[in-house]
Amino acid sequence: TSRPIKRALVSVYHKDGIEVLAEAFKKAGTAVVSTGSTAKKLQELGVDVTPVEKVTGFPESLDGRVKTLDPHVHAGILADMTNPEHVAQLKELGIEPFDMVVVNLYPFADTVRSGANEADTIEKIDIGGPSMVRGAAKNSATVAVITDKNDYALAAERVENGEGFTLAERRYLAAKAFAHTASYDATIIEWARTAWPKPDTLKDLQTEESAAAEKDAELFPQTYTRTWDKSTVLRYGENSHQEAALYLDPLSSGDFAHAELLHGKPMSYNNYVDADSAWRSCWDFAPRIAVAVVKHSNPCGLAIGDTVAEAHRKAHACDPMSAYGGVIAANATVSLEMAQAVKHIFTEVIVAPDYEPEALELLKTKKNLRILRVPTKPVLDQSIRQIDGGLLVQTTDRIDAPGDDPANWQLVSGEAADAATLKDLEFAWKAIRSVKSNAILIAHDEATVGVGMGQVNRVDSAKLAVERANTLADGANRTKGSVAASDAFFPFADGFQILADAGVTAVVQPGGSIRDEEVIEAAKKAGVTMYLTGTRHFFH
Ligand code: 93A
Repeated sequence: TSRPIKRALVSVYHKDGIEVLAEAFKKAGTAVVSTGSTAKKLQELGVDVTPVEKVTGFPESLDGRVKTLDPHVHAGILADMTNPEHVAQLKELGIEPFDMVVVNLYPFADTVRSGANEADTIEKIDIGGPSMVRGAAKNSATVAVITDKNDYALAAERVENGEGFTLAERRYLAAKAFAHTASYDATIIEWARTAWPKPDTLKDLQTEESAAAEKDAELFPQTYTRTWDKSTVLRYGENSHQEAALYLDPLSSGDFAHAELLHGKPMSYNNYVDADSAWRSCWDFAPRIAVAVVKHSNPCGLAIGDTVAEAHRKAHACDPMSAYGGVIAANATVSLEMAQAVKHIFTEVIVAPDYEPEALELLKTKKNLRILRVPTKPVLDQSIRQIDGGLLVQTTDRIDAPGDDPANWQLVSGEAADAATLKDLEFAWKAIRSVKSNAILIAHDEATVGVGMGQVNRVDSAKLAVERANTLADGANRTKGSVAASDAFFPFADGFQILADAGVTAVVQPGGSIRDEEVIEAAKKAGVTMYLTGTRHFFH
């Protein structure tokens, strides 16, 4: 089933690596047809090339938009040479068949990432390239298609040894080629859906049915079409027996997944999960300076500070035991003062927008610390979770619901909080967004002092938060005089009572339980100020 490669069509945007193929063409005496600058490059390498214009009898025109879009080219690609009728027709038409097509496409994603304007971006939508690739892939019965420059060496070997590719090999290359053009198109769609949203003139004409049918596409344009570049195979997944890889959005840069690793070993799967979670947490407090310390994607310390060092000191003080082996994220440039503190704490990853030079130098003395720089604040607009046979997609949980604004909170027990207490309540409410449900968080002075997370009932979360707050080495009771937040309503008064008994002065919670009255009664009895937000922040 092998078919020798006697005639090849080569049209590549990126010329790097083509030398190995040029050598093989020369040695095997392959007939090569090629486009503009590819032809020039191959000629420089000593290959005897037929310019495509000679085959088409038509000049490259319209700024290169029409180069290979011609029946003399496409009949040569699409003729199934195992079909006698095709063979006869080609002969009649005076067209030579191709045995191999080597194409790589205009760099559309690179162009978008570079911030090019619309006209330049449109010009980088390759039309002729995908047509040749898809034609060759369709006709893999007789044509081999190469789209990946990592396959040049392989192609060169098969050109040179005179055997070409077997049918199974050509089929495989065809599948790979279809995947290539599909992801190329999907990237174009991803760009176009953002650049060219539906205009009102079309929305006005829409029927209810078609609007409903398109809702998911409009809500989640990225999920609808997004393609991912597999960037790295990770050493392993959550556990060492699981395989894992990191996929990147081909159109974005400067975000967390594209983080610059300034120092340390490559990021692991768990490092990515925890650092992403810490990164998002600290940015919830912007424009205030905040630091998050995260373990197993839960915060073991979150704080706002006047300086980044202060924010870190306060965040670390929440739970120094759990901070061991954790991930630290700051939403401001890491100072030398903060680095001096971090130096003494075993930390897996630190992520920040930037580092003072001396801070970076000092942190780099820690061999096992991974230091990440991420210039862009989180842009995540949707979260995707795979379930068996499907994907669940939702918009990202942010602190932007009406109930997240303290101005909209409803005072249901006790006196209105004074300014300092209200600040702490606001802090606690923002902080609870990052804590896995059921979440109870105790805060003081715009820092967490006790976090209870991930329990299957709210009472246990409350107990855990209080226990954490009160188990510092010096035996201090940090719950007394602090405030607390609950990510969802208290279904009964018992969870609240644990916080009240431990001495919190104010609580913020969504409300909405059928037993709200019971809970509010308990708050009144305990003399605890209570606000209802009407918004909850479950996080599972
Ligand atoms: O503008 S196009 O869509 N029109 C074409 O007819 C065409 N033929 C090949 N782009 C076209 N190509 C692309 O040109 C190929 O996909 C390849 O990326 C590039 C190679 O051009 P050159 O050899 O001049 O560098």
